[in-house]
Amino acid sequence: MSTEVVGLGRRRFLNTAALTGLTLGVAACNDKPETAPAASGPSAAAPAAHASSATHLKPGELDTYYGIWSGGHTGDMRILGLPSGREIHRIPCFVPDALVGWGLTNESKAVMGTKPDGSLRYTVADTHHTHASYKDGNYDGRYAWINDKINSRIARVRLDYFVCDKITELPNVQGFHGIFPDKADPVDPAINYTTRVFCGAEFAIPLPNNGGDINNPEKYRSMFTCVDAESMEVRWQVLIDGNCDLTATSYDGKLAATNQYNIENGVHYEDMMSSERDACLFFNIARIEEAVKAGKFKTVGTSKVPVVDGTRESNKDPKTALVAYVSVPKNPHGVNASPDAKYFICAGKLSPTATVIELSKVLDWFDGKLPELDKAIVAEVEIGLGPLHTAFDGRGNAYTTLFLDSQVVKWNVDAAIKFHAGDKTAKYVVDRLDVHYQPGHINASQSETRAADGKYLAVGCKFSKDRFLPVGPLHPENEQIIDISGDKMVLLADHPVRGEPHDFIIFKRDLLKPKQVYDINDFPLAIKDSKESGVTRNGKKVTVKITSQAPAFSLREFTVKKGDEVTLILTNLDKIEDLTHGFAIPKYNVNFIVNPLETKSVTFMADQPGIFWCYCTHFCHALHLEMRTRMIVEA
Ligand SMILES: [Cu+2]
Repeated sequence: MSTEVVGLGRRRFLNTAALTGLTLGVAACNDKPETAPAASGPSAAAPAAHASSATHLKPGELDTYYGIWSGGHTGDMRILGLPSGREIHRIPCFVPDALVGWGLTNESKAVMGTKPDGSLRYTVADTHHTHASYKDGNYDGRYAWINDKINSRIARVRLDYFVCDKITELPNVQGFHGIFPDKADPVDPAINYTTRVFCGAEFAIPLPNNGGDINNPEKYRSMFTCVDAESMEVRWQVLIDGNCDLTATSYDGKLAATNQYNIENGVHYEDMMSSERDACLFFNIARIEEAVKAGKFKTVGTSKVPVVDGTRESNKDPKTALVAYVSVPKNPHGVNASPDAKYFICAGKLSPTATVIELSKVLDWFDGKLPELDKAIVAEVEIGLGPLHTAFDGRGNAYTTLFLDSQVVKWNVDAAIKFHAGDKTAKYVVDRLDVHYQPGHINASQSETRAADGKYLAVGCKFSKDRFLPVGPLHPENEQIIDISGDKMVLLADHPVRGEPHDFIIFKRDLLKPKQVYDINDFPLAIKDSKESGVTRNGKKVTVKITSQAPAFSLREFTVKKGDEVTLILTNLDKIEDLTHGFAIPKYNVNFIVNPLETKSVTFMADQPGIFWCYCTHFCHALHLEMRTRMIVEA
């Protein structure tokens, strides 16, 4: 008999007693469920002998995988090397960064967005999900995208230079959470790469949100948004019932999906858990874009973005429906597309189940060939308490985090389908591994691509408790690396991370070809010859042009007058890889770096007279300390 049948009582408890159950479940989450099957093999034991050598690279040895992590509150994207788990880089996106000068230079402010007075529109963010552009079902190394849940923004990162180059604020939504690029065009087979990015919004709001309908929560609505991958403009939005959470896309480009945990449209906590089943929504991309083309849309408030009607009432006829609402047990979290392109998997969160939805059957429903939409569900099986997110190994197995059980469960998708179809001898749970503690996101190497290779699994544990040296009340989170190449999962390593990364992807290093020196011609303000350095004045507006070449700035000093608006442009003429300079101006709150052949500018009011030693802040040369220029502000 499958181990799943053991302890059904406790597992169902959470399903049927939502409120009390969740509270008790979380309170008791330190305890191992007494009914959980005994962890066997290396799950409960110390890491296997070979395990530590897998993650400890020799000095100078490079990792074989890149990991792209969201930074959470720090509003950045983090680049890790795997299997070592070493953090290599942070890419500031939504929040100012003192090293790069992000949010301080004119170029980064233009990306981040400013108020009329030139100050940043937002200085806080909450990045959760990050995904990269596809071609032929695998990552193509062009872009990665990341969300800001607080201010409903999407940022794009260029993966040639590892910099954020565009940020778009989504209209008409709050709580933008799930994000996923498409993998192909739904109509044109020649477009076998990403051209759209889909964004799910969690919080329903009055539309337009300008003070009306505050007391009519039944009128609050959420939207699903499509952003153009190249222009980063919002293409269209779909008005829905309930909310969006995570997002996934099919390999054929035809469908995008979002799981929905608040089918009730509740505005209070208690209201969001009354229904036994919520939903996974499937968006028919071709039909939505036909509707937009045919003018079958409205706009909301001051936004000009076309909004099509994806509500249940308007989408009952499968032949014309833009959206399909497949039912999924209570408050699901996470929807993931399997690398064989056949299934979407939703995890139950408040239900101990995973639901497997077959893509071809959803397409059949849209074609009028499947009378009952929920017949697209080919498995709904119990896997453990608090299932959240699922990763894949490319060998037919799924790996789902169990938040309340503090485990990862490895289960076989085909066996789960057989079990659901009535074969009670089908043992779909393959292995369980304790993780430390309360895991949220999970991903495997190449997991969400056709090239899923089943080597490494990373698990983002939300609590670390006793796993690291104590550092006061704020604990780091624990990113754990697991070897999934064999039948049994083997825990390889713990890594503390500053709160709080959510989602991440892991892919082979040869999919990226980063450039390590800039092209000077990419910068319109570039000062290509140090002889162009100097000060030019246009009334009260002063431009200062400086170049850096180790160990000196081109100007030994420069003079402006109190009351001037100064724009300082700095080009780093050093062409050598890794030769970055910095530029700080004391008392003027200025600090930024320029990488080889990069140009940046800052604009400030010269409001304090005196002498200000501008110095290089990024160690560059034996004479780094001497690398300075004197800013003279005349009274
Ligand atoms: Cu320097």
